[in-house]
Parts: sequence; structure tokens; C-alpha cells
Amino acid sequence: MPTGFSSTILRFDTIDSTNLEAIRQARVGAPEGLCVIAREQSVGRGRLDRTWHSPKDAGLYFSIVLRPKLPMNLWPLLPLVSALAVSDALMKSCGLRADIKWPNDILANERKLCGILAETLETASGAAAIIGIGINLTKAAVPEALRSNATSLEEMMGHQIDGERILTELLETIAERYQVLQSEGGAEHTIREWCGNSSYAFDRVVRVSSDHDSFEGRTRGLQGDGALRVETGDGKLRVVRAGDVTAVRATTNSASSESNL
Ligand code: BT5
Repeated sequence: MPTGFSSTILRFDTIDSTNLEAIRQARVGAPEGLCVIAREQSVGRGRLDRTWHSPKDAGLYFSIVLRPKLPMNLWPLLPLVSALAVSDALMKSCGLRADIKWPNDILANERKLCGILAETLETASGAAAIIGIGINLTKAAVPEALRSNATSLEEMMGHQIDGERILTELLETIAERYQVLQSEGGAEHTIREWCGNSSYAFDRVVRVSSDHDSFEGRTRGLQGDGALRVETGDGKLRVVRAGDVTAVRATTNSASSESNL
């Protein structure tokens, strides 16, 4: 554990959102490392006010408070580090090799297995980041309407997986990756690792969509702050800092397989 990392875990049967609770805790001075876990969320949240489906005991619903000692321009690397930590934890606990879709979705067989919501806030004891992680454990975690685009560990592994096992690994892998990020050369290392663990880093044909824009192009790696570089058909390089990325073609064949969550 990094020095000063709290080992406190607050456990709830039901909560609105573990991220909201972590924000409340951070506001009243929670130290970094404090975790919030719930068996179900009534208002599980995704990015941009979207919903994260969080039925009871069907997923791991987890948030952690961080107080990074990093320049603000490197804070966008926190969700990338978190995605790497989830990927490490899935490999260690289940032997599952997952993919990372920019910026921080965890995919298995091109379907979403885990989502990450990173939020920042000012508190009396300084700026804090809340990293919320939702991992689908059982098939019940995935709503009917999302079955073609989302999956669970149960579906991937063919049997139920103990969420506590994943949690134990995750607490370690987050602490490790976070410590590396904050060490000398940590940002560059994190970018290299992310690129090495994501099929989306290079040469992937994607559609990028945001509120006011939508375009297609080929991925060309990451900027130093984690933004995605995408080369459009006219040879221009666009730098994407926010928005949704969807694969237009799978890397392994040329069949069109657009997928969106
Ligand atoms: C995310 O947003 O993927 C971030 C999800 C973070 C959830 C965790 S759970 C613990 C913590 N507490 C919270 O309240 N949140 C965090 P985004 O990229 O915007 O994706 C949201 C979209 O994913 C939704 O609009 C649905 O299309 C889809 N979705 C919803 N529930 C899902 C599920 N259980 N599995 C897969 N996809 C889901």
C-alpha cells in the first residue's frame, strides 16, 4: 500500500451510488484509500449522467477516494490507471485477459464487462478524485437490452466468480498502479502499459462521438495526458479528450461490427 493509504472499507447493503457516498466521505475529510462497496446501487451512475445497472449481488460496485500528488494535467491518467488495475486484477483472480477500450471500459470478447467513473472534487483538505468501478459478476448484472454489447464474468468464465476475490486483488493492483503513476517517469510508464493492454491504442478503426461532434478515423496512440490520437481519412490528427469511442471494424477480420453501449 502507498504510504498513508487508508485500509478502511465501508460496506453497504443498499446505497444510492458508491461514488456519491465516496464524494460525501471525501467532503468530510476521508483519507485516500478509503473504499465504499455496496451489494446494490439504487442510482448507479455512468459517465454523462448515464445509468449503471446495479442489481443486488450481481456485480462488484466499488469506489475509492484518492488524493493524488500529481499536476492537474495528469489527473486524466487516473481512469487509465484504474482500467489497468482492473485488467491486472481480472488476470490474477480469474486468468481472464481483458481488453481496454479508451478511455477506461473493460471488454471481454468485445463486450463491456466493467465500467469506470472517475470524478473530481474540491474538499477542505484539498482536491480529491473518486474512482468508481462496476464489474459485472453474474448474468443478472446485464439488462436484457444490453446483452449483445455487455457481458459478465459468469458468462465469460462459465461459472460464478467470488466478488471478494476480485476485490482483494483490485485493492492491491490499484495501490500498485497508483504508486507507479506518482513515481518518477510514472506517467510515461502508464501510457506505455495502457497501450500494451488495449487493442484500441493503435490502428483501430473507430467512431468518436461527443455531444457536438462525430467522426471516424484510425487510432494512433495516446498523448502524454492520456488523450486519444485519431487520424481521420484526410490525414489529419485529432486529439480526443472526451467522448465515446466505438469500434467500426474488429481488428481480426474485416466484417463490420459496430458496437456501442
Ligand atoms: C461507465 O459509464 O461505464 C461507468 C460505470 C461506473 C459504474 C460504477 S459502479 C460503482 C460506482 N458507483 C457508481 O454510481 N458508478 C460507479 P459509461 O461509459 O457512461 O457507460 C454507461 C452505459 O453502459 C449505460 O448508458 C449503458 O448503456 C451501459 N450499462 C449500464 N449498466 C451496465 C452494466 N451493468 N453492464 C454493462 N453495461 C452497462
